[in-house]
Amino acid sequence: MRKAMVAGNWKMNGSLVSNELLVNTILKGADKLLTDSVDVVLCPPNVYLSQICELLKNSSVMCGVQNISLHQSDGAHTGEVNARMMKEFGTKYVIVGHSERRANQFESDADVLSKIKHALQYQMIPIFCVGETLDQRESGRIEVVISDQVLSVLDGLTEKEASEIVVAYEPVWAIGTGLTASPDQAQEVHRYIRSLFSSRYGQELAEKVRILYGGSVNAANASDLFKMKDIDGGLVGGASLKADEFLGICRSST
Ligand code: G2H
Repeated sequence: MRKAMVAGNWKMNGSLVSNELLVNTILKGADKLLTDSVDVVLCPPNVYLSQICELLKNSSVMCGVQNISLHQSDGAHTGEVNARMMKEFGTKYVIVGHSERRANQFESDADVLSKIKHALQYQMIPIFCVGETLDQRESGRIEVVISDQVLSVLDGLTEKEASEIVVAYEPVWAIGTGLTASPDQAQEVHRYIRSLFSSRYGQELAEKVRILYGGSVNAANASDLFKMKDIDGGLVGGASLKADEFLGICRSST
């Protein structure tokens, strides 16, 4: 049985004052009953990591980050922050391969693999994002695109490493657009992703891998998505900035 997970990807949003209010309101709703059945993770911008980890320190809500540097060793990498530094704050998760970084920072599949390996070396769990564009979907290339993205990572991981990652299916056309994949559309791709794990490592490992859905998830559409067999929770952007919406999504996953 896979434990559900809901991760809030704050993207480049927040302030010291608004963060404190948001986190404290989430903490009031995220009691032990909730976090016993769903892993709740907040991924703020790096500059607020210290603040958020401090606010979360006596709670069962966990902290994650949105990216780590491709450079593993400390040194002359202006503006970069590596996995070792993130880990010092108690960071448990890191989002890797988000389509915004693939598109805007030109991250390749090879970069994504390196970051996943760095994260695992520092006992951080990567939330590995994959997804197709609208053009790729409409031209019938969903499976080719998804298998390229997933296998380019699985090819470089050991079986143990593969068993430790979380996958997030985020159709690019549904990100921040208000468009959401229907539960059936999402389930079809989640099932396919799980089948890629199964062909490589067998059914037992594949059944343990958590696959989150991301793309305009909100409190109104979450429960229909999370009812699907292979959808184990969500990676939530815009709606994670509103405590009531985010808590509603967390409750929908239980
Ligand atoms: C997809 C998602 C969070 P949103 O990027 O990763 O954002 O929920 O705003 O579509």
